Amino acid sequence: TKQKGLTIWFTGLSASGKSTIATALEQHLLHQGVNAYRLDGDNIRFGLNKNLGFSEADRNENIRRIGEVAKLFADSTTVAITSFISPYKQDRLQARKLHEDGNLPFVEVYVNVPVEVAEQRDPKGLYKKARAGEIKEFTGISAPYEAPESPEIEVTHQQTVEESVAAIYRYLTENKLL
Ligand code: GGZ
Repeated sequence: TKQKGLTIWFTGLSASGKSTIATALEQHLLHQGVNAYRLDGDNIRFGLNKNLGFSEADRNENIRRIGEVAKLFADSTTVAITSFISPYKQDRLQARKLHEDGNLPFVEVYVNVPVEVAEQRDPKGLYKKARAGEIKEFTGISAPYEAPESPEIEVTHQQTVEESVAAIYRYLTENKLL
């Protein structure tokens, strides 16, 4: 049937697994013949948003632009998958409103991994640097993370990547979003 557009918005701490799950979800959708495109730090923070850092104002602007770009992809009947910490509730709400005003579904996925677990993983040594004061305003350590209260989907570190992808895919099909 005809492809529909929507945005799947991941939120969670650094090292929570957002990008891993988002990448696996994108692959799964592509294998099902669904057009999907992932927006992440590699293609946004090094391009469109390379003038932005990690102050509250810069994160607000980062997320505002990502919301606008995701909406364009969704409007073009692609499944936009965004993978950013997006720590502020108000910014996520703004991205949601933008989509809903354009009649485009917005599915928030909270990757709920406690900071202790993320810090234990620390694949890039960023938590260590944040603890040492070498990185200022690090989310979960010295900058806030406002957890979603009613995300459409919540996944945790106790699920495998495959289980998380399956849960998200099931949500999409059950709600006739694909
Ligand atoms: C949080 C930071 C910071 C600070 C650099 N705080 O694990 P990563 O490395 O690959 O993902 C993190 C990424 C966060 O960028 P986002 O665009 O997702 O953030 S936000 O939505 O808040 O705008 C981390 C790295 O950038 N990083 N400095 N201070 N994460």
